[in-house]
Amino acid sequence: MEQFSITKNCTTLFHGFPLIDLSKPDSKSQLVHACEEFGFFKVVNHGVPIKFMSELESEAVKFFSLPLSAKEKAGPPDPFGYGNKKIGSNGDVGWVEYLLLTTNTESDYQKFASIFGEAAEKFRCAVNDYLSAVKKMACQILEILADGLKIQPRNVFSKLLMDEQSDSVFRMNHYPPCPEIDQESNGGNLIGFGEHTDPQIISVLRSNNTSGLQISLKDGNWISIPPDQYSFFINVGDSLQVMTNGRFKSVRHRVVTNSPKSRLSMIYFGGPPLSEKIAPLPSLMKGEDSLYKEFTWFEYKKSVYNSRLADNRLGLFEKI
Ligand code: GA4
Repeated sequence: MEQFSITKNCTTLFHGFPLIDLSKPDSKSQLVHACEEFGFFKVVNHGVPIKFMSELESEAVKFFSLPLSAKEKAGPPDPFGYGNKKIGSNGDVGWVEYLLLTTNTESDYQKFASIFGEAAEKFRCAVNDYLSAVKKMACQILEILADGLKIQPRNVFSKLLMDEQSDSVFRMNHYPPCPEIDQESNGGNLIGFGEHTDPQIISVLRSNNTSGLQISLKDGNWISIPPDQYSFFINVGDSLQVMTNGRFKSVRHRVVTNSPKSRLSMIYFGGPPLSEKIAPLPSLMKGEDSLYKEFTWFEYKKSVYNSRLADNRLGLFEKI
């Protein structure tokens, strides 16, 4: 694939995937095109203060540098808390340790405060500053997308993230440097986080400057995404795919650990309230039938937690 190319509606492709400048007025059609063709794009001029990004990264580095026995006090994930190698509860594993947090309750921090004392407060502030800025950007993107799709009101998607009951998740992943011996026995690549799509509406990922993230293109080929610690990478989630009746695609992605450097990533998964019906928006259907059976986010989530990482989770909800 070409390094740089211009598609017919001017989406700039960078290393084969879209790069969107949020400060440019023509970002609307580029965003829609990126969600249709890739379900994935990189965002620059995003308005999130770099300070919030670097402060949270240093808090995360401090946490993951603690002895395993200390970190394990914040685990196992139920589904929130500290996890190591095991992903979910159905047998998936990866070369990764992580922290999974809710975004709108205090309970995670009470758990942390009881384990880490005063340090938990600094951590909590860094998470809150970061998340409120990232959520604002995610909502801005969702509103531009609604405009681009000519849907009204323009907050149809973003209101789900803004809802007090929004079931959103925050995840920090640490991929330790990969021992050469393990790498060799796996043909140079060890799976950090196996391939999957994200179940929610939209995911916003930021990482340090270590590579590893790969996305699957429509033709099934995988491409590596060069890291950029100052930008964000956005994934369309399964729920947004359903709400657009398949027009936007949730992207399959994975992390391989082939680097002697450790990789740190932080991902905000913007989800709807549990009671929300996830169905195609009538104004997008224009006479076409829904591709999906009706379900609530609660029902979908239940099915998600019974699945393996690589499963085609939406398959169960497709109309035949
Ligand atoms: C993938 C996206 C998010 O990281 C996540 C993951 C969740 C978990 O780690 O607990 C799941 C995975 C994710 C989908 C299938 C199930 C549940 C692990 C797993 C094997 C927090 C989410 O919402 O779904």
